[in-house]
Parts: sequence; C-alpha cells; structure tokens
Amino acid sequence: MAVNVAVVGATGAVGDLIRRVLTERQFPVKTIKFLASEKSAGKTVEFAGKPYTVEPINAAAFKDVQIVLSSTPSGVSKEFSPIAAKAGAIVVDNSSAWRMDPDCPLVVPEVNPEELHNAKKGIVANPNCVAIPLTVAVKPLMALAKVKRIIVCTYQSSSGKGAKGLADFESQLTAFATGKPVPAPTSHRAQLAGNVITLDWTLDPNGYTEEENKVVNETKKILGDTALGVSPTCVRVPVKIAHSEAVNIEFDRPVSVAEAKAALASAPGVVLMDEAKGEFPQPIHATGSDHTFVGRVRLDPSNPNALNLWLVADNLRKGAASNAVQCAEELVRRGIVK
Ligand code: 2RA
Repeated sequence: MAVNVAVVGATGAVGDLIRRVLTERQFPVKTIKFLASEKSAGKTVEFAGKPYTVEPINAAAFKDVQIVLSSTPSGVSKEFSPIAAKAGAIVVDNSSAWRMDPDCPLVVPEVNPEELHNAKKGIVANPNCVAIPLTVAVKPLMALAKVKRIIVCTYQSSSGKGAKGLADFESQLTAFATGKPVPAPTSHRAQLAGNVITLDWTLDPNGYTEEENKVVNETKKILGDTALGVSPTCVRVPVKIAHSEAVNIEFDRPVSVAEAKAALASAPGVVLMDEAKGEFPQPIHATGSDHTFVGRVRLDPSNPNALNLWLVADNLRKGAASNAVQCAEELVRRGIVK
C-alpha cells in the first residue's frame, strides 16, 4: 500500500537523511510533502529526482497525511505531533519529547516491533542513538539467558550534535592537524580535537548526564524490563560519524562466547565481525550503513556470568533516520497505517 507522507524538520541533518533513506529503501510513497520552521519554509529540497518547496509546519499541512516522519526539537514536536495525530496521521518522532510517555511506544523494529500496535496517542517514539544499537545487540542474547545488568561506555561521534558539532569537528581537527590555534567549540562543551569529553550533555541532578539517563531509561523500555540494571558512561570522541559502545552484559548463568556469537550472527540488523579474520568494528565501517556492527565478544575475566563486546552503528542512520523509516515500513506492513 502506498501512503501519504510528510517529513517534518525536512531541512535538518536527520530530515535530509530521512529523505535519502526513503528513496534508498523504496518506501511506498503515494504523496510526499516537506515541512519545516518558518525560517526554512520556501527552500527547495529534492526527492526522487523532483524538486519540492518546503512548507511551514501548521495544522492544515497534515490534512490527508498518513505517516509523519518528524525530526524537530522536542518543543516543536510537543506542539505539532498531537496536531498531526489528531488529523489522522501516525507520527514517528525523533525527538525525546514522547520517548518515556507510557502511551507512546519506543520502537526498534528488530527488537520490539509489536509495540507499534500500542501507539495510543498516534505517536511512535524513535529512541536515542545509543539505545538503538545497544538493544539490537542485546536482544538476541536475551534468548540465551536472562540479562541482569548492562554496563555501557560510549564513544560518541561529533555528528550527535548535528551540523554545528560537525562544523566544530572540521574546523578544530584541521587546525589541530596543521599546528594552528584550535578554534573554540560552538556546540561541543570543550575542545574535541585531540581530546575526549565526558560532559558534552546537560548534567542531571543525579550526577549523570541527560544522555546517560536516556540510555538507562530507554534501554529498559525498549527491552521491556524495568528491573534491568543499566550503568552508563557517555563520552564524546573526535570521530565524525558513528557511535561506538563498549558493553558488559551480565546474565543469570554463564553464556559462552560461541553461544553469543551464534546468536549475534543470525540476529536481524547485526553484522558480526570476526577478530580471528582480523575484523573489528570501527566507525568507518558503520558510516553509511543501517547495521549494528558487533565484535570483540569475550568472557569477562572478573565475572563468570558476563560477556564483553564492542559495537558500532551510524548514529544518523540506524540511530535516527533509518530506524524511523524502518518503523514507518512496519506500520504499513502491519496494516496500522490506514
Ligand atoms: C548525541 N545522542 O550523540 C545525541 C544525539 N541525539 O549527542
């Protein structure tokens, strides 16, 4: 079934990628429109070889739209996603506005696609770019034994801060490499070139950053286990695109490396890289891909019930645009979009 689509936040980094991913994945588009803030309305964007004028976001723009793919700041989503849903559309929203709302499913299609049927408000939330690949990798291991606790340390790329983050990355790394004075950051909290930043996000009252708290809460919600222990440290590193994660997974019984690798090798969305062949996941492999690359699977030498692994995924694609388009595909496939 081909559907009427609106891309909201069409001129941003993720909106731009959504446009590309819709074409790449041959999403069944009947009609499509592109919406953005008043500032960007009037610009021209290209889709499937045709130019489209970007329209302003307002209630009238959602008439007859069946699926909205939205990537705006939370405040904009809080205002307009319910309006789009009231007009009859299902919204797949990239902001954090609806992620912890009990009436809005938080969906990774490889992990919990059945939750798409529970969008009571007509809004499906697209998770955080760390939680998405983490749950893609942990879900197949949950079939082997109960997962009790996850310790995750992230190595997050500059593009997590959008176009401004990338501008910092380009200008600072160029200056750093040529021995020139490194320009002050405009979006990152500290110098990124030649550095790592452990506090690149707002600090919440519990001493964890907003990002770390998202990883905890969203991972539990996606995996459907409120008792799951999740212990995060989120760090920004001077990488352009793709987030890496060092993950320690504790089970309720010993799980062998062979068992884990077999489960990961056949898991949807996972590419298992084999260190015996000299393969190990790197951001440059994941950039431009919709897969989660997993490797370095090994026993925790300090805990017989735990494994360590390393994973990498493109934060702009699987961590945002592609996951949203995959949700839209499932909404159509399951007949939820009418
Ligand atoms: C980051 N998770 O990498 C954020 C982007 N949504 O900063």
